[in-house]
Amino acid sequence: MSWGYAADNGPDKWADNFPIANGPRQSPIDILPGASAYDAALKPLKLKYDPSTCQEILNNGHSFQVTFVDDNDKSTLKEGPISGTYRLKQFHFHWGASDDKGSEHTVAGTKYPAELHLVHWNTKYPSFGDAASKPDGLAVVGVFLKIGDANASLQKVLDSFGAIKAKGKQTTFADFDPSTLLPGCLDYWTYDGSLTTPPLLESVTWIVCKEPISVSAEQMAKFRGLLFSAEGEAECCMMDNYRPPQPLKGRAVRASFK
Ligand code: B30
Ligand code: ZN
Repeated sequence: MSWGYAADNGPDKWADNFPIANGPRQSPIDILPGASAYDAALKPLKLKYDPSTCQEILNNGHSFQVTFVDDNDKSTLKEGPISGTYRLKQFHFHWGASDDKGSEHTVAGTKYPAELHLVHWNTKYPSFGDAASKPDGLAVVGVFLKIGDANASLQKVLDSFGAIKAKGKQTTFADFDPSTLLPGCLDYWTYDGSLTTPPLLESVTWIVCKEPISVSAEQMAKFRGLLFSAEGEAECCMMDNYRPPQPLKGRAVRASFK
């Protein structure tokens, strides 16, 4: 049986096949703003995204992801807490069955209805696959979604859901600028963590934006119309595809803002 988010293959079972699930730098975490130190040495994020690198949208059976051409430096993340150049590989979301849960990171226990992850890899390594197992291999920017006004740039993503309802479905998704999904203020918390899904590799510099972006309740409902299941299988709606917060184990969480 492969991993998922059900009772029999969900986060509580992942350690059976992926013992790093109980490792020293697992993600997500509960971010405690009062316990995170302002670090004046943290630089602003330098995000440069070229819409022409956007390629396709895919239902991978645990989320949907928008993938980018990553054989050049057209879409990159630099500075912030990281050194060197990290290339954008994909973005995806995690969300709940209802609006009172769904984010992976929490802020002093507060859960948001969804969380966006923009996944980048360190170009000091030859490929995403090589980088994914290195302690400084990946940098993921996390953005919380909060119920409010409908989000026009997110709507462009949601409008393609008809073509990717079931696991394994994909369609072209061209000319999208992921920076339109970022909040106006790029203040962030950062800490050393992991992938939040198996293989749970401890290779991620997490950069979690303080300011959420908005999503309407109707838009959140559209996320829950995707399926975990493949075509021809019993339909199983994609929701609650988040891992809950993991032990901090002495790690520092730093803030880019006072
Ligand atoms: S996350 O940002 O920590 N949630 C992967 C990337 C980022 C995160 C988790 C996992 C990853 O690369 N996993 C292996 C490759 N996956 C892509 C994916 O996004 O999650 C391949 C796939 O199935 O199609 Cu899984
Ligand atoms: Zn994720």
